[in-house]
Amino acid sequence: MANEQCLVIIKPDGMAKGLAGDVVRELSTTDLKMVGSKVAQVTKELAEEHYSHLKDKEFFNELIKYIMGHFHHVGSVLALVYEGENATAKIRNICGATHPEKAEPTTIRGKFGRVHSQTGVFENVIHASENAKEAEREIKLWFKPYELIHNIYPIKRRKEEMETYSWK
Ligand code: IDP
Ligand code: MG
Repeated sequence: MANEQCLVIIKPDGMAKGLAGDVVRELSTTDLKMVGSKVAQVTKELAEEHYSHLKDKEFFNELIKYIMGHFHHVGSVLALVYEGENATAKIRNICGATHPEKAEPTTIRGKFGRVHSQTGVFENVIHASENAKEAEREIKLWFKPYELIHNIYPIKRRKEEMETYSWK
């Protein structure tokens, strides 16, 4: 059994429906550990990179609008990183199938997902990485090393001069 990570995103429909707590509670029934968490705004650039493997699909443009929150009037998603043995498989089991109508009724997507009648997008509440390799790509896209409670992937040090903000 492999120790691995999994990126979870509570998608805009999940945020708009107040389901973040339900999802975290479901995920806490596993033996996995939460090692990162933040509320994030999804830019077009981030959305397109996250779903780059789907760019040839006919639903791609609608999917980008969906994950950016355009259909639910929410500007943010909740991004979480879980870690533990077979994290991706355990979490995807709890999520259920991609198509909400095919998802087992007891899974998150089965309980709370829907197919949008106009856009055809599967509004399925939660994203979870498909495997450990995808998780690494996605976590590096969504999180900086210092936003996680430990260095789950090798890091490099570099000096960076940048303007920053502090509280007045
Ligand atoms: P996954 O989220 O179960 O890994 P992917 O195939 O990676 O499924 O698709 C990413 C997301 O794109 C899905 O979660 C869903 O929101 C949306 N999606 C996938 N396939 C379709 C489709 O055939 N029609 C509409 N939306 C889809
Ligand atoms: Mg996927």
